[in-house]
Amino acid sequence: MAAQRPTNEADFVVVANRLPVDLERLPDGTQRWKSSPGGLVAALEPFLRTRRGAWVGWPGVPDVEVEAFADDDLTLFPVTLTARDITQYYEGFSNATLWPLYHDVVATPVFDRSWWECYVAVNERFAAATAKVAGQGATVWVQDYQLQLVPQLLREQRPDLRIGFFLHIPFPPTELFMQLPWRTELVRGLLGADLVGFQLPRGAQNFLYLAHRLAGMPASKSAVGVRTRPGIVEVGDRNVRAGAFPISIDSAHLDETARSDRVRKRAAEIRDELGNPSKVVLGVDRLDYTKGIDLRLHALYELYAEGHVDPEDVVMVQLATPSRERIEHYKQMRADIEQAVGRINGEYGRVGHPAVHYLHKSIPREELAAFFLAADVMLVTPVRDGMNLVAKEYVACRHDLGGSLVLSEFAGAAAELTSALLVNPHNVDAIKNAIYYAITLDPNEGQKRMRTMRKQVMQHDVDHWARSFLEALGAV
Ligand code: GDG
Repeated sequence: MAAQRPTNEADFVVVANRLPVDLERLPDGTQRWKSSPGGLVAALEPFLRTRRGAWVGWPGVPDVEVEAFADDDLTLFPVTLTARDITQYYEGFSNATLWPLYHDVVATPVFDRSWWECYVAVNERFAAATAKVAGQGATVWVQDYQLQLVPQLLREQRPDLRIGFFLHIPFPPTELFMQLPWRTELVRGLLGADLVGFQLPRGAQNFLYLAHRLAGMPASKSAVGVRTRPGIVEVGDRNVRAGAFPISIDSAHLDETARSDRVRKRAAEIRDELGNPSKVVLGVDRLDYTKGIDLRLHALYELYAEGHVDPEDVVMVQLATPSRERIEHYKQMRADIEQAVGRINGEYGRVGHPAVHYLHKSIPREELAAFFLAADVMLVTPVRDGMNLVAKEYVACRHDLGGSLVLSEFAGAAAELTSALLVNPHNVDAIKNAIYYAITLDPNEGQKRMRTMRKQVMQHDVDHWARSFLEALGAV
């Protein structure tokens, strides 16, 4: 990574909890940068590199102060988070308050005043860093639930900026959002943006309704006159727009990866390593209680138990990426899932031939593509999910038109992938029926469904997402 002189005059600034690079501390006490290529970086790269681009975010290690630096023509501005910030702002307010609240209170949100105070302080720090980096009249794009106060905090300091905000997770219905003791402050925070983007139209509707209901009410700061029109909130003399911008993946790149000889060969090897079962069923998730991993394991257990599916013929692979491991609810969920896997294997596996293969680790992207290509049935069963990129990635890998996707109605992706086998994940019989349907599906019907889904995913890729948002923001 070539270090160059950073610019404080960026035209386009992305603000996200994490930088697109991670700082690594080596055992000898030195540190180095490691790129962590996520979908978001790849999507925004063309926009960041064709202008003077900057990225404001946390480098992934607590308590380090690092100077801004330039990586080619992209400037990276690290924001320091202390160990206490990680506990209170990140693990606390972001992931034990907002995350469960925004995902239909599937776990009970914790409302803790000191976490909230820390969330405010960290949002202020991000806003201050961004105000320093952005050039006159620049476009700033703030990402996700960890930074919902940044738009307003930034606008107070820099009214010249064009500010967009995108929420990657669902925006909850009014009844749930109203539980939040700091509901008015959060809505006001978002209303600092010119455009607030959501995955689905429902999120935008929920937000518009809440903005109307809450933002004119007195809170800690002075109330403003607020009116809503379709898709617009008038805040004083400003118009804030809200709309749906369903995120996607780099479909062409993944399609190409999956077509490569290496990945095809590896997919065949995987089936071999699994003992060449007639059907391979796959789950790929961050280990999170919203993903419904327990629900699909339960369905599979019953299918084996009732003799509808033979564990000699049908095996499952569950890849679970470690996530938020210090949060209590995640520890419990991991134990429950591992117990469920153990139970299935104890009853339906035999030596050298487990029924469920479970990995709790992150695997390389190419290996993941090979798993997608090797799987006859992909199970995506979240109880609530903003989008779910795994569902789209599976489709992008199936150039052979093989494989079936079982998809929860409660994933944002269900709005676009209507030819998937859609299920209510709370209904164990519905998941069982869908798995059974998928493994006994007429290949012609399977191909037809996959062709329709591929058309959607290949045409609506992540570049399309970023471009639509930035066009709506008036920034392209
Ligand atoms: C949030 C929202 C929304 C998973 N295991 C491995 C691995 N992954 C990759 C997947 C996929 C990504 O991680 C997970 O994305 P999802 O969309 O499925 O879920 P969240 O992490 O919850 O993301 C979600 C998303 O933001 C974007 O807006 O869709 O609703 O919750 O890309 O492939 N990647 C590698 N190894 C793994 O083991 N390399």
